[in-house]
Amino acid sequence: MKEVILLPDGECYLRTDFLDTRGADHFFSHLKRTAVWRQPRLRLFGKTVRSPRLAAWYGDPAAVYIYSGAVHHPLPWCETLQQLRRQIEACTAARFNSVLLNLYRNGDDAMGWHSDDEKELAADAPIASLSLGAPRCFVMRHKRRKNLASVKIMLQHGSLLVMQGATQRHWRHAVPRTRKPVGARINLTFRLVSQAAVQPAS
Ligand SMILES: O=C(O)CCC(=O)C(=O)O
Ligand SMILES: [Mn+2]
Repeated sequence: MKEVILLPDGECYLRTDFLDTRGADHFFSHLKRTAVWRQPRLRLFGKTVRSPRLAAWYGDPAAVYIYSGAVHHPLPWCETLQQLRRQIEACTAARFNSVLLNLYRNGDDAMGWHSDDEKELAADAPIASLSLGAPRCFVMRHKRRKNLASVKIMLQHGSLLVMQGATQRHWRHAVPRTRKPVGARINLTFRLVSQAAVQPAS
């Protein structure tokens, strides 16, 4: 079922039943075991800190991504991620050349406020976010219109959230820490890195 998320200045929808429980269980345990997880260091207010989650970056060779002052080359697609990419491209009618995996080991792992509007990403291209494992709260806040209430979405096992259009220009999002006992969660954001931004000028 496609559930439109009403967002002024943005365009988002959720497919709660993108994967059935069996399929979601399979992808969760396979990726948790086989993805090449790293805990990157981040530069934050002049200090180097360990990221509060594990991450892995996969994609086409040209999908190079620069964040936190470092150049990240993608790992080559594995068959499981290719399969998910094909399924997500069919469902969204969009094209993706890379995917960022995040592993939140428990409620202490989190993602701070940001928008996915880096110059390497194709402007206004959809980002498709697949959630596997423990449900976590995903919060969105408008960048300027402070009178707008924040939007909270519980991202369930097997659900697909699609953010597109002007969403990243006008909204930030986060996955806050929680004191509730929660198990591990994997999130995959399928993205389109613009080739023009990463190819050296000739
Ligand atoms: O874990 C999530 O649901 C969000 C991940 C995210 O915002 C990102 O990878 O940019
Ligand atoms: Mn994001």
